[in-house]
Amino acid sequence: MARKKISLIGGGQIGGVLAQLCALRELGDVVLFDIVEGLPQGKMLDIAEVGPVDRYDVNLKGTNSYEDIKDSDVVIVTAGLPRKPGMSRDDLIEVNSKIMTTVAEGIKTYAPNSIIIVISNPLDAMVTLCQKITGFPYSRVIGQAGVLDSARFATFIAWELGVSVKDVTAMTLGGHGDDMVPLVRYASVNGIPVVELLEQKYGAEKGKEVMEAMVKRTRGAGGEVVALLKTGSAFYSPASSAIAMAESILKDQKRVLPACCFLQGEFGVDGYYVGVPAVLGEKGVENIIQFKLDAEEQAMMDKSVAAVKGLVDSMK
Ligand code: TXD
Repeated sequence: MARKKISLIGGGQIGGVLAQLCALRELGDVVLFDIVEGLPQGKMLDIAEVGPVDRYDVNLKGTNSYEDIKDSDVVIVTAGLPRKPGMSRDDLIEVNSKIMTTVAEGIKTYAPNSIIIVISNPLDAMVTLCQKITGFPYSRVIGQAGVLDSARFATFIAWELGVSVKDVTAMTLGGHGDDMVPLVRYASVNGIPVVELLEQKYGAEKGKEVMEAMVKRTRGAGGEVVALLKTGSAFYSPASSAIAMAESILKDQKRVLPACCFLQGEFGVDGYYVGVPAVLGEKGVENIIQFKLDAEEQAMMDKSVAAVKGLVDSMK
């Protein structure tokens, strides 16, 4: 099997962790691109020099030239500013749209057959713009938000119930904003509904309140990290989340992961990128998994989609 190639556009906080994770897992050869001279070269040299310690053997290159991303299988985009305390993701739209425009043109020219995973915020809008500029099929341009938002929800559930995070499954749909939709009904500990476990622990009423508090914390989890760091936003967790998606694509694993995908009627949404469960394989998005939302979930989804639409339409 030919070696895979992963290019990372943006060599900041998330980009650096992405590069290290690609190396540790030997996902393929890695190129780290940034406009800042020396930054991607320095990070890749640093990561390459511990290959003998961590025992990975892949080619790692830092660059300021788009030519180096040629023949990439997967491109992950983190280029763009992160938020500072008090900012919403949407506040980044103007500056990050300009950055995304040049990035998407670079990918279109030099890696026309790649599958793109966008991480830059505001996520739903940046994925939309990236697809528009590259003109790639929708199945080859997706965004990372749901894997992280879901992991945050699962983490809070595990802490609350005193069980291993490994045994909790939880999923978040919708846009990557404060109106995201954590699916309470389907959250489980090895298949046992979390709602039932909370009811056992606290009784029906208090159990519901505890769940609502976890939903609220999940929605604000990105901001919670920003408020603590003060200088930027979460970077370990978005990097690991995007790597799970990239790995499923590179190894054709067909994992079902919540991803920001272009919808054409699914979940009552037509013509917008929104977070939904998707089968990720060598062709990118190979299937969108649909299921029936109850009235309350659909109402939350509609609210989240309305926020995405407002943001995306503001770019036109
Ligand atoms: O889950 C998610 N989707 C996210 C998204 C979770 C957390 C943060 N998320 C967003 O990712 C965040 O709001 C930002 O928009 C991106 C990147 O976050 P990161 O923390 O990595 O930001 P940095 O450290 O500022 O890195 C951004 C890099 C930096 O090195 C710049 O020099 C570079 O982007 N940059 C560019 N690279 C290439 N091309 C251009 N034009 C460019 N402009 C800036």
